Amino acid sequence: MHITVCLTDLKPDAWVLGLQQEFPDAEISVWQPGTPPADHAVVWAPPQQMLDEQSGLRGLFNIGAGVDALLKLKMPPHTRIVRVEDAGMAVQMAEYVCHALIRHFREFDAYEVDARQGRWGYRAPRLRSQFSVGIMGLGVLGERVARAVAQFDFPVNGWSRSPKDIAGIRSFAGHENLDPFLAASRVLVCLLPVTPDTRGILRRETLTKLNGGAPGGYVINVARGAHLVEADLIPLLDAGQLDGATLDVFETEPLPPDHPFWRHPKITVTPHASARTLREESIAQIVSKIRSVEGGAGFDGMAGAVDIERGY
Ligand code: NDP
Ligand code: OXD
Repeated sequence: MHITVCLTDLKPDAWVLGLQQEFPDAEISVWQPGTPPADHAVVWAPPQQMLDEQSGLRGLFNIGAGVDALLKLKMPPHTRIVRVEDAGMAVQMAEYVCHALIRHFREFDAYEVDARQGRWGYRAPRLRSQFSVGIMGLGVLGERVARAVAQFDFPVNGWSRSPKDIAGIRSFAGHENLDPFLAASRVLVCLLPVTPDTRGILRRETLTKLNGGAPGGYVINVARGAHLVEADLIPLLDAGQLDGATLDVFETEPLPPDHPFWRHPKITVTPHASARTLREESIAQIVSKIRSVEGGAGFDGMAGAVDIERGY
């Protein structure tokens, strides 16, 4: 068996070593133009040239949860894409979203300013019943985030394509229920995949429906920059319609130094760091899937197997 590793902008050595330890008899290569045909590839944002040259790949194992970069490419006809599911990312996402939410709800930024000035001052407690949280995408990551937020007694709504039955979470499903979901939610968390249906879903028209149309909404985007129409955000913040935003992902990454999001007082920026791929967990998951394929199981029904038509 030959597995080739192609991790654009990431160092491949530890991945190659980890795979080689699990498959001592296999050839594990770092892909470069002209690499001989492989059976499987472990990838992150590979170039089209790699797929063109490796047209006999059976499995393309993406080391991230999102496959939008792969789906922009022309795939070899018989190659199946499998993404990493969770592998330690869900708990990170839950930490990140709970941190952003609670920091906003409890006004910790304002306390921080007070503390720097030696000021001892209380703020009126806010009612968590008035801070309903809407999670867009109740998949592997969204469900974990929804459960974590619910632990803090915030009302939680979830929006997905198919209805869900998750204790303590109010489920809204399908495009026809997007408006009621937005109206019932004050803090909006995006954990959708980017697909033709979800690109640009965070835009003026939708964001002004938060919180029943009243001011005070808050946006946490941890999915992809393409979900947010960036030009719509600052006017809504400056007009007081939205109270703030925490953004981990951007249309252009790294976020350009002169981008207004860096310096806007109501926007918190992190560098696509909300849930990092954990190498050991991810290698263990990919290895077990490759073993199952090599053992004769197909890709159908495999956790993380991507449905190209659906787009995630
Ligand atoms: P999943 O595929 O497990 O979940 C996707 C969810 O989105 C599902 O609940 C799905 O509905 C829902 N969904 C998809 N399309 C629509 C639609 N048109 N309308 C309503 N709901 C829709 O993905 P993950 O939870 O694993 O990951 C989500 C995304 O998070 C990734 O695609 C990636 O972009 C991003 N991500 C970001 C990271 C970061 O560091 N910032 C790290 C990891 C991931 P249904 O359940 O009905 O299918
Ligand atoms: C992912 C990511 O999709 O890190 O896993 O963004």
